[in-house]
Amino acid sequence: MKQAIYQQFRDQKKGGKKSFAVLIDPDKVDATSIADLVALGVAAKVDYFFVGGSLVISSHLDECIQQIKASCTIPVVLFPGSPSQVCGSADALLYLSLISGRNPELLIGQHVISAPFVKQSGLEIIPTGYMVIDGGAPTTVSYISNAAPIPADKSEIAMCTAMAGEMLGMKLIYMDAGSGAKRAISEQMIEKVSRHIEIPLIVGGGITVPEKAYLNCKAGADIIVVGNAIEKDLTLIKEISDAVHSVASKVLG
Ligand code: 1GP
Repeated sequence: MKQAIYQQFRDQKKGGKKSFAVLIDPDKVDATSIADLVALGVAAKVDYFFVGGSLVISSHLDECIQQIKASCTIPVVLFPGSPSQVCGSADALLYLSLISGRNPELLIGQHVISAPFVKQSGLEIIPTGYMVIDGGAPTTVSYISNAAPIPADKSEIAMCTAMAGEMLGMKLIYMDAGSGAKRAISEQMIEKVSRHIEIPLIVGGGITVPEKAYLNCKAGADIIVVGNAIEKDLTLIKEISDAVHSVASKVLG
């Protein structure tokens, strides 16, 4: 099984380096805006492009990925809301299991149905414990997943969920307040989770300013994901990238 991107996640974490991923929602871009995002992403030393969304309506996912791949070497990682977003032209797939919810379809059901297709895609598969945290208002992911998010002030629940995910064999934990969340995840919760797991921790949802990305990294996030705020203001790519890369965490042995 391929491991290049995951190895990169591990190496970055081991070396105390924080990473920044720009989330591209295929529904919200066209060829011109992808070209702009890629140019700014390269200039700002963005580490990854995540592509996908809880609900993708348009059918140009493959085109969108191919355009990114043709114009830069930044890895493209699928962040799919459903098996229909599995696309072999990307570099890796976050193979999400919604461990914060109790909807069996998103824990294992859809995986079973799509397993042969996912395997045939040739993608690097990264088993990811996906945790939705209450972001202050219903988001697309909280509605579509039909599962209650973890309350924002219940850090212990988040911690135990992440620990269980790691012990079940997940290679990553992704804590998400949901796209466009009113309230991003608290540093207190990130710190609690990160102190109790060894696998890389991705944090996203509702991050709109570089300071928040910086504080999230300081609290233990290894990869910061931003989508919405960048769609509104492209200058944030460089500001958030610089903020994330300025954080040096404790180097693990
Ligand atoms: C959503 O974590 C991502 O799943 C990013 O959220 O669009 O709010 O930045 P935003």
